Amino acid sequence: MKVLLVEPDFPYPNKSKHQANKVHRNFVPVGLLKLGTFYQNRGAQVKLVRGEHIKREIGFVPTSILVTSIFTYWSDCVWRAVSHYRALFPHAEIIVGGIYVTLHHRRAYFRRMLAQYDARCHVGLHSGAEAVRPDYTLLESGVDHHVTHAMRGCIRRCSFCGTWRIEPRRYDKPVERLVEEIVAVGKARVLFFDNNFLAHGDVETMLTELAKVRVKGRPVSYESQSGFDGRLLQRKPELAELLKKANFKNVRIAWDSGFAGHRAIRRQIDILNGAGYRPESVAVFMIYNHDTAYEEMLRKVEKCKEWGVQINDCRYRPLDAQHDNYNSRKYQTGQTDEDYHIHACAGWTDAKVRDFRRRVRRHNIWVRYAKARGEGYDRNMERWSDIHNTFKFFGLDRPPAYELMENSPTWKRRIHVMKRLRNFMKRREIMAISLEGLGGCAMDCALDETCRLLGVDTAL
Ligand code: B12
Ligand code: SF4
Repeated sequence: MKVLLVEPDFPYPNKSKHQANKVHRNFVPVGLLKLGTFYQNRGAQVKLVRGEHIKREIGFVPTSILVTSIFTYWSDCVWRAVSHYRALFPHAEIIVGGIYVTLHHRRAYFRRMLAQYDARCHVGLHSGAEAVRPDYTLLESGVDHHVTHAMRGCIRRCSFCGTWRIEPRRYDKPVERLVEEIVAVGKARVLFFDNNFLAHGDVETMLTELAKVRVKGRPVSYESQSGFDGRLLQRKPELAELLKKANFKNVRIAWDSGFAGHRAIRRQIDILNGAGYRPESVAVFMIYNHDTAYEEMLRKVEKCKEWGVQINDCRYRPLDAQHDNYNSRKYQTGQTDEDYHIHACAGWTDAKVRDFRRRVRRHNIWVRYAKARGEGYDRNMERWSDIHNTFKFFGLDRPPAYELMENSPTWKRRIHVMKRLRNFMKRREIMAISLEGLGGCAMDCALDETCRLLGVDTAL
């Protein structure tokens, strides 16, 4: 059996074409990696591709093609991949699966698409794949973290959320199995893709055991992508300390209710602060462009300012949305409901959506760069934020303090060259070079040499 695993060409943020096979931190196709292990264990030859490739690049004629999916509004990418591989391999069986497929498989248009491409669908989790570990060697570029789930499903039924439809059955991974898995995979960073991590039935034991895990003698750092359910923290405040002891980073809670919920959120933040998470390291997920009106959302932002915590703004997209063409650059011309979902029934407009995002962005910049110095937001900080993004582009951590860069001719020149090179590479979709681990002079040499080879003008 020859199995081709396909991750459609999803429009990940900040992705350039030449990075198509690179792994974006938040988008490891973990479902496919587990399916890869499952089929290899059954003796199949397996290859994973991202996007649409030609026959020569694939290297075999697959008997089965398994296409994954994520967000419903990225559905076009899925069907483009299916269409491409159907044309390439007319006799292969094609199966589509994953989140979008599970949410839309009953719809008439979806059934028509399946019939058009002579494909079938797999709904929900795959029990065989759930029993094995992801095979990261299937990815072309390495990935420094392990993606896993401690639990499935959710104890709640929030109206806007798809999780309880995608994973209707609650399941908790036994703690022993989770620990064994992390040790066996051997990566010192673990990302949980759980819906509601703290709802695990044996959460105290799990956190206590996670704290003890060592990989190559080093403690493991953990992160939960979906954030923590603050109501569970309120019920069991001791969980916050267990999270801290277990080395959970980038802690987030959600504030999806209206302004009236502010006392509860404050309490949850206090619990996290008490456990050692500084306010500026805590982020609050906020759904907007949904039932809470813009004006009320602004009051929520004001509260976050008072508490000094960051905000992760989550624009609402309905679960039946098949497209989302929101474009943050179209600030001047604006966009309409034809381009993306605007929740007009709660008074949202395109202008309000953009204004809310802008305010949250400024708020976060203020929390990250100015709050500790007792300063207010000012436009210069946008420049620091831009430099930060340039650093990320070249695989570097946080830049030095803004004043230091402003007062150093060496840093001024270096940042100038980095920006020129970044813009050049982005425009031409050239893969970024990594400057990770390079000190001042070595970094300047690498930048200058690359600019010379590419013919980038770096004159100040
Ligand atoms: C982790 C997560 C994220 C992460 C990473 C997402 C990722 N991997 O790409 C981050 C934080 C980036 C994220 C962001 C957002 N997310 Co999110 N996210 C999730 C979450 C919790 C898990 C997604 C995931 O990757 N799971 C891993 C899957 C793919 O692997 P798996 O489960 O092991 O796969 C199994 C099966 O699916 C199956 N399978 C998979 N593929 C295939 C293929 C075949 C052929 C077969 C047979 C089987 C099969 O087998 C596997 C093994 O059992 C889901 C909720 C959920 N429970 O799904 C929401 C979810 C996908 N997110 C959602 C939303 C709304 C968002 C945001 C829009 C929030 C916001 N407003 O900001 C943003 C979008 C960002 C963007 N760029 O557009 C919604 C999607 C709604 C929609 N309309 O599509 C979901 C469903 C949650 C919800 N609230 O409803 N998210
Ligand atoms: S608690 Fe979170 S994961 Fe659970 S249903 Fe509500 S929004 Fe979805």
